[in-house]
Amino acid sequence: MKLKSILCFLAVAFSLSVSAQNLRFVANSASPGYVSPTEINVAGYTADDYAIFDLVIENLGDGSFSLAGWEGTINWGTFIYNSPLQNIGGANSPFELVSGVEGLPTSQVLPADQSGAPTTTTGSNSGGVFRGGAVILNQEERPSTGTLILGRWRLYPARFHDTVGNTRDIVSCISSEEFVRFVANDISSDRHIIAKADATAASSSEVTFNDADLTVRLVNADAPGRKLDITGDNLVDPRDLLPYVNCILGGGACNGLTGDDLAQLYDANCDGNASAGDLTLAVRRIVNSITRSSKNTSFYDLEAGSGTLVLKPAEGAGSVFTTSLMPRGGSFVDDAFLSQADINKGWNLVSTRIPGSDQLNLVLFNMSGDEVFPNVHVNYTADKKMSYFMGRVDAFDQNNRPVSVDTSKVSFETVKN
Ligand SMILES: [Ca+2]
Ligand SMILES: [Ca+2]
Repeated sequence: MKLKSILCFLAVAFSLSVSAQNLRFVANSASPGYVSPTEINVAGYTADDYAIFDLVIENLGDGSFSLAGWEGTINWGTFIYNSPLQNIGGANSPFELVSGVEGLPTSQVLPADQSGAPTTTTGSNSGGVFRGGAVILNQEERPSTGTLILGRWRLYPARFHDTVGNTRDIVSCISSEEFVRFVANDISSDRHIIAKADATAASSSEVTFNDADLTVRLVNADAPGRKLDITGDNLVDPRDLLPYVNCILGGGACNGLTGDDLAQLYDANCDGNASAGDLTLAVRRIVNSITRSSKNTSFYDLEAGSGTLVLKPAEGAGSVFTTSLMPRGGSFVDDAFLSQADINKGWNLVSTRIPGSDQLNLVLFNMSGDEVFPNVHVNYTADKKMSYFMGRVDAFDQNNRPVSVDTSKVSFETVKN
């Protein structure tokens, strides 16, 4: 290798040097019910008992990284939804971010207004998410080595309450297994990653984490089962959709359950009843469970600009059809829609983007019986050439039996705006 080549190689190697950060989201050993760093058991929680979740970073100090702050999103699941948003972080809050960066008094908790007071953008009940973060205001204090607790959340299970302030029973509200996730994401513009020394965002090529999608399992040993697992197979997935909707809207059998048992399984908003008010949250949670796993990862191209993609399911009929779309170089808008003719045939569509990802999950369901699967219209925007692939397809008939769909016959049409 000639000297010039070696110098070029070194220059490239230096510019690509990546700073390793080990990020963990863990249960804290000081919590009542602490089982392990990845599990808390809330059975028996009363009054002001709280579980603690810590976001911990280990700065390995092998690059130019210097921590100026962080911002990320916590996904809490449906058990938190119905608590009034204005109480988040307040005295009666079911959950709150209680501290910023450990041992650094000049840090400011985010999101905050100009005077440093946390703002209501910290939480979204309908999305089941809580944004948190901190900035280290004093530049000299920004660490490049060591281990820090970046943020500490407290969850008060006994403070769950409805819109008029009635506290909810923990057993009916938190089911046997829930997951609390932290997502530090550099994909979507509405999420943020650990910032660099100059407080600008670092890209994934500049900072790496062992895992930026981190989970603590919340168990409730007193609960009879897992909320929304209507089929009783210990999974919450699209197969639970039709029996759920039939119970809530269709006067179905609701598994023969009543009282607390019914609420524990069907009450998505934790108001103590199974009713139409649970529908949006429950369906969203089921839709969020769709994985991107697929053997068919053929990418399809779209030109730059905005337009509408029309997904045409294979010829076939059923009552539930689920899939997902994964974009590259652009994004799908999550207000996918159906034609009026298909709506008139009883089809409903729920589309939702997975937190921390651009994956768009699509669920079609029809309560009036099996019908030919309808076309789904999805808007998109792309700065440059965009591509996408379709994830796994699952479909079921009106008796919740799997329907085989030949994915090689699913086609797409592009309509430019
Ligand atoms: Ca199930
Ligand atoms: Ca309810």
